[in-house]
Amino acid sequence: MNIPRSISVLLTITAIALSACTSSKPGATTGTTPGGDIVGAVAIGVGVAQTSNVALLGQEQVAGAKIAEKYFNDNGGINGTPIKLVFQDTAGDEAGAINAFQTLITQNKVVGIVGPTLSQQAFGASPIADRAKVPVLAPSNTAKGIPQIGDFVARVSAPVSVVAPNSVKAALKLNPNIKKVAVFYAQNDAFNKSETEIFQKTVKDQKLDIVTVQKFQTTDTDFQSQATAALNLKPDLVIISGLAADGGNLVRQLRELGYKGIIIGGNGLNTSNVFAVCKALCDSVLIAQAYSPELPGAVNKAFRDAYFNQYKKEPPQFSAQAFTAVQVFVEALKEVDKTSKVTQKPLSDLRVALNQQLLKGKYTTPLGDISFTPEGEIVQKDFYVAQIKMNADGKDGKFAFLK
Ligand code: 1QQ
Repeated sequence: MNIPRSISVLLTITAIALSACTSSKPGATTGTTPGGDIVGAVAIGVGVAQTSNVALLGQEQVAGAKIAEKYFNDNGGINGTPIKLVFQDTAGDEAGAINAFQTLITQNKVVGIVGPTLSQQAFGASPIADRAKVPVLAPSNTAKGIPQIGDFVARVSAPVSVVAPNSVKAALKLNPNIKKVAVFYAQNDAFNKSETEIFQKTVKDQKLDIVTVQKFQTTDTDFQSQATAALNLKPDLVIISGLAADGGNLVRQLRELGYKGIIIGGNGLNTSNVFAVCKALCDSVLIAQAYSPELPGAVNKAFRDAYFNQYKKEPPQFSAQAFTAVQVFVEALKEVDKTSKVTQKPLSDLRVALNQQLLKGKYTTPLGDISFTPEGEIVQKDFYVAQIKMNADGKDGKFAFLK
């Protein structure tokens, strides 16, 4: 039977939408576009950690992506065609990310993927998308080497090499007498290994002494031996590269052992979800930021207001980056659609065209004006440093941006 191409594509898109809607995987969304009608929507995958300890980071990404879905659909989607985000939970490891990416690519037939949460997962899962010629926009992979995974892998998350040094400089501004630095990092995680390299290089460039480098695992909860060994050397700065649960516990145990100096946390601690872990003892931790809620501009205002209305607090970096990744896909799809309707293009062609277009574009986002190098590295201008300020009750707090 000869089905005209436009009808066959429509049928495929309907099938994509229905499969996305009925997916029974835990974490898969069953939400709808504003009209309640997902037929004809363009499916964009979101593969981030919705379960496991990495969900402390991933849940902020889900929040940001959902705000973007509503915002861009309310503003006309892709020249009139709505988008539909399809969520697949990666959990916290490589196997989970690989499964989620494969489901998004082959079953949900998404045009592109926002994800995964960790660089460690990206090194496992993103090559699969790259080989399938499915564009990936990493919302939070900051380790060295992510854009180099392949032609179809780009990121909106600035690398540790440009973000991490800012917090060391901020610490020195707060205390110019810092001399001895104790460095901690989780050795079972690619991002943490990459981040600690940058931290250690920055410390040496600033002519400070690294008195010890202590290693741990992201699954650890007890840091007594490493913390005691480090504190015996009387550091006046501690720098931690870990994830939220382990990092938060390490902060707490250092303070309980009497450490009074400055603590810098890396990107893995960059969430208010650490507040429940180190409570009042999270206070004063410095963390570099690739996003500031104060950034001027209409898109950031819309994002910030939507986030604030829903969560009654300022949006975190991971939500802003996930929003930005969805935005880049939408704006690139709009461009592609101008020359040939996205609803009428075979999926494999659409994925390739989308990848080429997204690397060429310039985007005004909650992160400011961004673009990409031909390799897929983000080009972003402004970075910040925030300091955790805990409320008197020790339960809640906020990230206060340093001037
Ligand atoms: C990476 C990261 C994570 C800590 C972000 C969630 O930066 O894995 O690259």
